[in-house]
Amino acid sequence: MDPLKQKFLQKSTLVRQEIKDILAENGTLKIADVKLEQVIGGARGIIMMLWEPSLLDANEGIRFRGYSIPQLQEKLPKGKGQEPLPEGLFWLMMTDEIPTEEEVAWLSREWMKRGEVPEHTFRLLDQLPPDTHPMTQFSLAITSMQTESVFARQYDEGMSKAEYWDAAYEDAMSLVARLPRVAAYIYRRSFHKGHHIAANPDLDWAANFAHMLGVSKDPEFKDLMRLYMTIHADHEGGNASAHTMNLISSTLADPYISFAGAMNSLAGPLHGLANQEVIKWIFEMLSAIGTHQPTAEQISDYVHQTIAAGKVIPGYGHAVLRKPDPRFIAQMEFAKKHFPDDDIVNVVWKIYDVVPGILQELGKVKNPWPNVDAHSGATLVHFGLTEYSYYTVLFGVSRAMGVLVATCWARALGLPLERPKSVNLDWVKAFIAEKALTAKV
Ligand code: NMX
Ligand code: MLT
Repeated sequence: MDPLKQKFLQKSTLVRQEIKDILAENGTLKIADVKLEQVIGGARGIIMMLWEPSLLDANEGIRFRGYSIPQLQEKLPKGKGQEPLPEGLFWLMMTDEIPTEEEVAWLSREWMKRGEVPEHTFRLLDQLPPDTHPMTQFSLAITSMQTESVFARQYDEGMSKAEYWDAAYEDAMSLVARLPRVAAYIYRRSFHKGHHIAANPDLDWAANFAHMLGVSKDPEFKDLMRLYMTIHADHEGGNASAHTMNLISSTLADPYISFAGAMNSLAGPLHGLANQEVIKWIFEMLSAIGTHQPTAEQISDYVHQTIAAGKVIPGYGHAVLRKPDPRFIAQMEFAKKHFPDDDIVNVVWKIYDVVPGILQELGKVKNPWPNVDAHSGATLVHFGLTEYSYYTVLFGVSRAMGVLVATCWARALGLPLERPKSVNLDWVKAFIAEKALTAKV
């Protein structure tokens, strides 16, 4: 058994027993009341899922197994670069332990070994018009790789419940390993006439992805990809793509088709697609104003026009966060360190000065601050990755790590089919009437 799988088995066996004991003692403990406005308001704040890899705090932002992003930057192995290796985060999310440089080097080699993509996936992509949206290509490619699913095959052969975690682990490892090659193939066929670049077995996972994209030879681009893949990896379980993954995989659909569903969720403009919307909106604004160095007033006017047109300001606001997203700050720090004079990056920082005040004035926006997507496009443009319809694929490759780790945990803990309750308006009216009656008595 490989070293990561062994640690995962040890850890999850203990946690499964711990949960059993907790439920036996405290299973009926009431932890929250649900208000009608939450039921009809997108389930905001309703606690309904166990999600081990990360936890979000409205003011502090994301913590992966208790570690903030600056702490990950300090503690995770960095290999040959200056930013944490996503392999280390995957190991941490899986085992609740910070790995050593050797453990992470093993994982890089293991993913390189598992990275081969079935030929039919490339042939399927070749059939699509090159201008098919990259997220559509990504989702179809992932679905087509289901032929390789150990979970699906073993389930078909009569796998016992006790083996689900093992098959899920095998699929999680191979799927994460394959995604950069699939994603790079999509990028090169869509935007570089199908001139593909072979994997480099000497590189770590994110650096190899950067290499196969082929947009920049600058070593800083490899570091950006290490950071990008680390900070987008997970955002607890309630975000739309993670929740979709949890829901689909709870039916025992295998990790490949569950993850394809998660990616369809990520492809919505209020979620992951916001990263393409941000840079599109910025370019439209710059072209409308006629300069790459707009003043605060010009930005402010354009923001007001966008809102007056009944649209949202992409990259701003969040369903949970109530402070600037630490993932935005991490990217801002990266840009300050490496390219503080970049025009588009400076526009992003000016927007950050202007937008929160305007959103606050609207009086209805609960979080006027930038989220992760407000910055990512500008750093990619800096390195020449300007084709913004591709940006959500990058987000998706990273997000695979968190949601697949969570799926391994869900199967190891024996979590059941997800099935919350819905009600209709008649039920709501009857409930209100009954409450009014009880209040009178
Ligand atoms: N610009 C303009 N209006 C906004 C914005 C914004 N950035 N954010 C929220 N609002 C509006 C929102 O549309 C709603 O208006 P109405 O009552 O007229 O429908 C009102 O403010 C209250 O919304 P909130 O409760 O603050 O936000 P909610 O939790 O419903 O939605 C988002 C969260 C993220 C969907 C929302 O802030 C938004 O649309 N942001 C822009 C899109 C974006 O950046 N999404 C990426 C999120 C991160 N990610 O990667 O997934
Ligand atoms: C995410 O990373 O998934 C987004 O910030 C959305 C969310 O957490 O709801």
